[in-house]
Order: sequence, then structure tokens, then C-alpha cells
Amino acid sequence: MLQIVIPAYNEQDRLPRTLRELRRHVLRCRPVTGPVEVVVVDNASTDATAALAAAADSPALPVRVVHCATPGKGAAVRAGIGATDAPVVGFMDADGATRLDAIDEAWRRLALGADVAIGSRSATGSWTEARHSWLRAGGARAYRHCTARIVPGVADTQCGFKLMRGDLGRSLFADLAATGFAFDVELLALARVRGARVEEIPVVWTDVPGSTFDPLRHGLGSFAELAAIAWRVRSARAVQPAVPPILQPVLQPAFTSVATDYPFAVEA
Ligand SMILES: Nc1nc2c(ncn2[C@@H]2O[C@H](COP(=O)(O)OP(=O)(O)OP(=O)(O)O)[C@@H](O)[C@H]2O)c(=O)[nH]1
Ligand SMILES: [Mg+2]
Repeated sequence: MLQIVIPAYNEQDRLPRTLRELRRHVLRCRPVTGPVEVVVVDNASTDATAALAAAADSPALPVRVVHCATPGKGAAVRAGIGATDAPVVGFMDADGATRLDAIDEAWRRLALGADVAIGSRSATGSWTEARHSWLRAGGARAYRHCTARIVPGVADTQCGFKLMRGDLGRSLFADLAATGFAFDVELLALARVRGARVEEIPVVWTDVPGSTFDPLRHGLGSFAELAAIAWRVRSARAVQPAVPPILQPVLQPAFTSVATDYPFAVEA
């Protein structure tokens, strides 16, 4: 089973279409992934986000709404992952910016042995259609410069789409302190500290108007959060200097039952 967390703050205009598209996609990919459930995490939206998410619940794509008392995207995803119990979990944005075939590719990478598969607009084969302002683009460049020092080798920490082994995800998120937009960096850095195999996958990414990220309001906070993350990661490395790779296989019966689609599937 796959459980996907969608953090949603005042997303009444973007979330319903994303859930409809996800339901359509899940009907196609379910033979491989097994059942898929969505956990929408709302914190204090002032619009109809929670009601619309609940209304999208269907047998084809169950949707559960979880409320989170702490504001921020990181806090919301943490609460959502904490409410999962599936062998594979992940998260994606309510705007549906990442094309959904990323689910199939991420699933394939996990089956091949990755512990975490992340959408990357910098990976070869990605296609990005963005309409960000010069301020946002400049800030993103500076931000990438900083993240490269915290998570070396990961070119795009901020794409909103990530899948991972459920047990690993729940354990990483339990230790996450970042509550804002920078939480992905802490997640990936902690995953590395624990010896997890993190792989970037190409995505088709389209900017969807209505972003909740305001460069002026959230930009400085994100850089401050990065500094705090760098400090925490340094401490985590100090107490856990050399962890052997996590070897527990992710393969579930669903993988073994589709051996023709996935020739690499092995007995779980
Ligand atoms: N629950 C919750 N979700 C949030 C909060 N802030 C952002 N989100 C969600 O986080 C996801 C990403 O936000 P976006 O507004 O798309 O921002 P972004 O993807 O970082 O930036 P863009 O590239 O401009 O889209 C969306 O699903 C938002 O609804 C929050 O405080 N609480
Ligand atoms: Mg977005």
C-alpha cells in the first residue's frame, strides 16, 4: 500500500483538481502500487479546503483529512507522515505541479533498492515550465547554493514530490524539527546521516498559479531555518558518524506479483 500526504493550506482552488487527477492516475497504477490512500493535512485553512478534501473521498482513492495544530508546510507533512502505516509513503503538493507519472518512477526506484526517491527538476530528463519572478529565481539560486553544503549531491531538495520507505519515513519525520518550507533539507540530510540511499528522479513540473510561498514573507525565514538545520545536522553527524546503509528490502507482495512489469522483482 502507498499513502501520500498532501499538505494543504487554503487550497480550495487547487486541491480538488489535483485529487481528481490523482484518482484517475491511481486507477491506472494501482495494479503495481496496490491500494493508494491520500492524507490531506490542513492547518487552520480559512477556506473550504478540509470540506472539499473530505468530499473527494472515494473507494478508488480514499482521502483522509488530518488537522495539524502547528502552522507550516513542514509541520503539516510531519503530522501526515505520522498518521501513516503503509510500507511506502510520500508527499506531494496540492497544486499538482509535478506530473503524476513521478509516482510510477519513484515506485520503480524504491523497488530497485532506493530508500528515498525524490522529484528533481535538475535531473536529466526533467522538463520544467516555471513563471517565477526574478526575486524568487534569485532566491532559489542562493538557496540551492546553501542546500548543496548541507545535502551534497542532491541538486533539487525543494521539489514537492517525494516517496520513501514507510518505516524510514516515519522514523525520519519523528526526528524532524523544521516546520517551514525548508523541512525537505532536514529530511534528506537526516536520511543521509542514517545511510539511506536517496535518488533523484526526473519530473515534468509545471508552475500552477496560486503559490502559498511568498518570497518576501517566507524567504528570509527559509534561510534562517536552513541555518538551524545545518547546525542540527552537524550534531546528528557527530553522534552518528558512520552508519551502514539500511539494507532492509522495501519489496512487498505487490512488487512480486507484477514480476512481468518489474523484471527486477525478487522474493520478499
Ligand atoms: N497544511 C499546510 N500546508 C501548507 C502550508 N504552507 C504551504 N502548504 C502546502 O505546501 C504545498 C506547497 O506550497 P506551494 O504554495 O505550492 O508552494 P511551493 O511549491 O513551495 O512554491 P511554488 O513553486 O511557488 O509552487 C501546497 O500543497 C500548500 O498548500 C501550511 O502552513 N500548512
Ligand atoms: Mg507548488
